[in-house]
Parts: sequence; C-alpha cells; structure tokens
Amino acid sequence: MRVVVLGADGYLGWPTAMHLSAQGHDVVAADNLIRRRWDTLCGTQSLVPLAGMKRRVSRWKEVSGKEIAWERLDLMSLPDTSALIAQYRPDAVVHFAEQRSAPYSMISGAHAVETQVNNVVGTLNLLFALRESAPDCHLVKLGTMGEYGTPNIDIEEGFIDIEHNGRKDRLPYPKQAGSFYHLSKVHDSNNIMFTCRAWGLRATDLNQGVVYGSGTPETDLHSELRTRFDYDDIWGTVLNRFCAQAALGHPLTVYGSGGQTRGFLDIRDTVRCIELAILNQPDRGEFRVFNQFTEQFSINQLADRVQAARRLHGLETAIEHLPNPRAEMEEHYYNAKHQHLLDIGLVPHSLEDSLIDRLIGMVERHKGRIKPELFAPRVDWRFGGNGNIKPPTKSLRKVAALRSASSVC
Ligand code: NAD
Ligand code: USQ
Repeated sequence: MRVVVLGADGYLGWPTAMHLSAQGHDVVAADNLIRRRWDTLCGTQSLVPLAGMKRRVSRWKEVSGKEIAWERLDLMSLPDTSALIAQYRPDAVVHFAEQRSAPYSMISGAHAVETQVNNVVGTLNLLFALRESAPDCHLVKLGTMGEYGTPNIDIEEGFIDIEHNGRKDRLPYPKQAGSFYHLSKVHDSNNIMFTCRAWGLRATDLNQGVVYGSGTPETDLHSELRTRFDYDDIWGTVLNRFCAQAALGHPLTVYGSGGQTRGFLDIRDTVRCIELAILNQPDRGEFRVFNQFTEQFSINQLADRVQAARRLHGLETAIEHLPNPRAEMEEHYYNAKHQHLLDIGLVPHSLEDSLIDRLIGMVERHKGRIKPELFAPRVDWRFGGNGNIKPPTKSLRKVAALRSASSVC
C-alpha cells in the first residue's frame, strides 16, 4: 500500500515509517519539524542524538535498500496538505502530527491555544484534503486513552450501549479528558466521526495509552536511524522518565499518592498496531475506535518495577512522592477494554525487567546529555508554567491558523 506517515520526525512516527517500509509498503514521511523547535523553547532535547530527516531516509535506503520519500509539510496549511494528498493519493494516512504533551498544553493560555489550534486545525485540513483527493483513503489517527478520563465504570472501545427511559442506543463513550492536549484529541475524534458520517470517509481512531521504550528493530540498525527519547518533565512519559532517573541514581518522581492507573504499551507494539490497523481497513463511512495499549499499571506499580529491577543488580533506588502538579484522580477504578487489536493479530510484548534494564543501560550510555533539573515538574495544572519556558512561536502560528481557517471557509 502507499502510506503517508504524518509526524514522521517524531518518537513514534519515524519508527512507524521504517517499520511499514520494511514490510514492503510504499512510505511517504512528512513533518514540519516543529517538535525540534518546541524542544528549544522548553530547554529540552532528546536524550539520544537525532539525525535530520534527509540523513535518516538516505541511511534507511543504504541499510534496507528501501526508499522512504521525505516531505516537509505543515498540516496547518490547507493548500500544502491538499497538494500532498493529491500528489500521492495514498491508500492510508497515519496521522501522528500533533502537539502531544499534556504539560506543554497547560503552561499558559498561549500554549493551550497553540496546542488546540495546531491539533484541531491540522486534522480538519487533513479531512478536507482527503475528501477532495482521496476519499477512499483510510485515515489512521492517533488518539489517546486519556480522552476517556478515569470513570467509575469499565472503559469500552469508543462506544457504549446505553438504555435510557426504555430505549437503547450505541453511543460514543463519554469523554472526560484531563488536559487541554487530551481535549484536543476529543475534538479531533468528533470531527473525524462526523466526516465519516457526512462524507463517507473511513477512519480508525487509535486511542493509545502511554508508550515506553527506546526503539524498534529498525531503529537499532544504525545510530542515524534512532528515534528520540524524552526524559524531561514536558515530553518524557512516565516509565521512560523513571528509567532515566534510576540510571542517574535520582529518586523516582511519583506525582501524588501514585494510585493513578493508565494503559501502557511498548513502542514495538505501537508500530505493529499501526500496521494491523492499515491491513484491516474499515468500510467507507465507518468510524472505528481501538484502544491501543497492552497492560495497565498504577504509577506506584511502575516505580516498584523499576526499583526491583535495580535491586537485582544490588542498586538501591528511592521513590519520592511529589505534590501532584496535575489535577487528576490518584485513587480510582480503572478497567479499560483493549480487545480489537488482539482480535486482528496483535501479540503484545509485556513489560519485562530485561526491557527496564536495557532502557537504563541506554540512558547510561548517553547520561552526559541529561539535565537532572528537568526531572522536577515545571508545569502545574492550576497555575501553569513556572516561568522557565519560553512562549510559543507566536505570530508564525497565528498566521498559519488564519490562512488555514480562511482557506477552509
Ligand atoms: P512527537 O512529538 O515525538 O512527534 C509528533 C511529530 O508531529 C513531531 O515530529 C512534530 O514535529 C510533528 N508535528 C506536530 N504538529 C505538526 C504539524 N502541524 N504539521 C506537521 N507535523 C507536525 O510525538 P509522539 O510521541 O511520536 O506521538 C505521536 C502521536 O501519538 C501524537 O499524536 C500523540 O498524541 C500520540 N500518542 C503518543 C503517545 C506517547 O506516549 N508518545 C501516547 C498516546 C498517543
Ligand atoms: N507521572 C508521575 N511522575 C512523572 C510523570 C508522570 O507520577 O514523573 C504520572 C502523571 O501524573 C500521570 C501518569 O504518570 O498520572 C502519566 O503521565 P505521562 O506524562 O506518562 O503521560 P500523559 O501526560 O498522560 O501523556 C502521554 C503522552 C501523550 C499520550 C498519553 C496517553 O505524552 O501524548 O496521549 O501519554 S494517555 O495517558 O493514555 O492519555
């Protein structure tokens, strides 16, 4: 199949582009590289040094013999997005290209607006481009488990059967997102669901849990094929952060009591889930939701796993409970379904001590690049950022948003 991967410079996008290429698909990788600018503004950087996209695709060709086309594209531009879809007329588009940090979206009003405009407008532009030039194309969109929040009932995969006043219906599962970022995904889901109904597009919304891991078999083939690894307070996800903290002998930063429970998955399963979604496309007009995670853990359980893995090597790791910077439930019921991807062939990697060891080993090899001050959270959900983070790239984003909005009209 011809597959366009949007957000291909990112943690998940680059390994996915290579995985799909390795499986024989004809891959187009697109990104506007804004994440590298956001790193500069936040004083953060990938722990692992990153090659540029041109270098990556040429190294991939040399190592694998396969070609990935590279396109610099800002989804905020409707004309550019339309041109890309018209040029390639893909069978599937995998859409990773969003501002994906919950803390970033809670820094200030400007960051919240930037997050929601970038994510919602970018996805809207893509939907219009698909309607115009590739209405049969399968949109595979990365959503998030955080769209559901932590309700006191089981979490279904996208829809719930409800009986109300003697009548029954199957309705979208209620959403109670926990940040302006997570809310942007809810807005996307609604827009995508509507366009499937109104225009007959076909889409799979992958409500993904928190990803951990440093790479895939393809990223391990050459140092220039590695993907990013974030350990800081803005971009680092919790298990990757705990492994980085353990490698430096820093206490693990559990927020609040640590009873928060989430769905998790290995990055190797992310790329396989995307492949499975592409190979099993929905009908025209169908909006499908898969919960994409493999195991659920509380934050305390993860901290205990990292502590125990270190203890096997005779090393002691402290666990510190920090005042929770987020507004979230710390003790709650959590039982989320995740059957659909298993039904179409996912064989999950479960979290092993050996993976934790490998992650810690990888961090140790790059520990000269770690800034330990980035282990402490700088963003509080109630008060915003602590002042050490620069404002978003203001006028640039505004102009792009206006241009795009007027083109949509
Ligand atoms: P990432 O920040 O590493 O990558 C996102 C990429 O999208 C970046 O390279 C960025 O430059 C690009 N991008 C952003 N806005 C763009 C725009 N307007 N036009 C073109 N490119 C743009 O993030 P990631 O961790 O790879 O996550 C990818 C997707 O998966 C995101 O949508 C995220 O919400 C979702 N997701 C991630 C996780 C996780 O744990 N990492 C979990 C669940 C869902
Ligand atoms: N947490 C800690 N200590 C830390 C970091 C986080 O206790 O040092 C806690 C948080 O309070 C939260 C949980 O760990 O309860 C998860 O936080 P996270 O930063 O690992 O993940 P989150 O902010 O939810 O976002 C990440 C990705 C996002 C994706 C989401 C999937 O950045 O793109 O959508 O995971 S989910 O959580 O399922 O919505």
